[in-house]
Amino acid sequence: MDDKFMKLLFPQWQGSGNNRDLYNGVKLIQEHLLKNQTFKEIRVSLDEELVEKNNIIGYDYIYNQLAETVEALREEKPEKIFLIGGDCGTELAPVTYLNKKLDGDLNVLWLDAHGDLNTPESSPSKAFHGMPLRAILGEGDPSILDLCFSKLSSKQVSLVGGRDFDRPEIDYIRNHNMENLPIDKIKKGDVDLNFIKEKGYNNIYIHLDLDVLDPESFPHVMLPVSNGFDFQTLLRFINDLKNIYNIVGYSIQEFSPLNGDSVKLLKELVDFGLNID
Ligand SMILES: [Mn+2]
Repeated sequence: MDDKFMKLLFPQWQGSGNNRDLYNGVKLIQEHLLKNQTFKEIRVSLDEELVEKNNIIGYDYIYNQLAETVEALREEKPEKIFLIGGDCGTELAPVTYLNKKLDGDLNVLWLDAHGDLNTPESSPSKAFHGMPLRAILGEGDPSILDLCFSKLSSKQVSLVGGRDFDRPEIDYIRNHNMENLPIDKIKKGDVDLNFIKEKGYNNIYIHLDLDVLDPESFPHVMLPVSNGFDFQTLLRFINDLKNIYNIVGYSIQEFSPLNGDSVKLLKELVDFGLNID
């Protein structure tokens, strides 16, 4: 096993509001799909009394859990990371760490039905999992941004499969001319994946919020949105990326199981993560 490959479990649920479904999702994956695997686990609070502070629900827990993740990365200094979250707010430390380590040679593919591009102020829900990508791009709560290792530019992000954006997110995407790949084009094979190389990047991070999948194939998410990926197209897409790019990070996020059996559907996506090194 390569010492520099860090496998990280971060069952943060507070970013999704007041229920522990996402915590349970991570535990289900751990129990069924990660047997005999060593993962570093970030301890999260299970206290259900979440207080809103600085326009973020559960602020103190989110801040402290981020600080612990930053510490874990400083200690282990990984070259590659496989992260199982939790809510999408778990991405701040891994993505900004790798970006710093690679001196900006990183493109992040944000596979997600949502933009996760709100600021604490613009967020309609005040749930942190609607804000992580904006934070990675350097905007948000100042103390949270201070903990991050670096910030990325909007050129370094490619949205994939987004189809439920809030108004301020649409404005941000337009104003920054962000790459935004629709699933239809990917399904038809109309996307030339060399576009990332053409922008000058060799390394990629794949953020996979499971709500990028179509609810008909996979309804086990908190905010299902129709017209998503089927498993086959998604697996082909990430495998095609693997053939071209150095995958330095990959995550699986936001599993909100409706039943215990649903975890079996994730086997191939988890195995992909175990094999990025
Ligand atoms: Mn998300």
